[in-house]
Amino acid sequence: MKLYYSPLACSLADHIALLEANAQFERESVDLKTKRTASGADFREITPKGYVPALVLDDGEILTENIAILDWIAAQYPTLGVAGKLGRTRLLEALVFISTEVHRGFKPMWHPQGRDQLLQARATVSGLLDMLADNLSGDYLFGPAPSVADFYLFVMLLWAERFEVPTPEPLVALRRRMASRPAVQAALRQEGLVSADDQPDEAAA
Ligand SMILES: N[C@@H](CCC(=O)N[C@@H](CS)C(=O)NCC(=O)O)C(=O)O
Repeated sequence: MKLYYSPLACSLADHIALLEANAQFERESVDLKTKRTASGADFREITPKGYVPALVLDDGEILTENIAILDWIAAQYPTLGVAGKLGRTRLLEALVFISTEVHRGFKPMWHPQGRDQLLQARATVSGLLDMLADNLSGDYLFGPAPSVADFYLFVMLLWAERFEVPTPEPLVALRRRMASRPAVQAALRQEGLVSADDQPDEAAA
């Protein structure tokens, strides 16, 4: 299995999930501007979509779209999913909200078109984060242990800090909690986002 990622992109969620699952996988970074992988391959030949994450399975099948990949990982490693009759549906509900509302809300921050738009985007994302904070079930979205949705949320919280999006205290605490997990620290190190000497809290800052 091989994960194509870009540092601090939404693919960090999948990277963390695979490490949390203790899965055997290779990884290769992609330059999202040039669409070249670290080894010089044309990423568009791997997936014409040209965006990360992309996960190549052992049988050669290629998965794209973060929701689908995270859902697949949760199916392979059920401790990263949500149990119960509506478990998978609730997980998808959270993943879709994070992807289509929160992730999309950051687009004007990654591709700024002016101050007004930036301020509007910050306010929109902040409101969405408030909704997520109201729906925590204990330490994480679905209880005392993180699911793949928490890993995606964690990436959004790193972006929120980067773009100075007002973030409710329970989600700041969740970000710190996540940042202290060994798998998260390993993913951040492997993506070159922190050095081996950095403290967990600084990793998330
Ligand atoms: N619909 C895709 C979008 C993924 C996406 O937006 N990836 C970004 C990084 S967070 C990317 O690769 N952008 C480069 C590009 O679109 O050219 C998904 O949900 O997985």
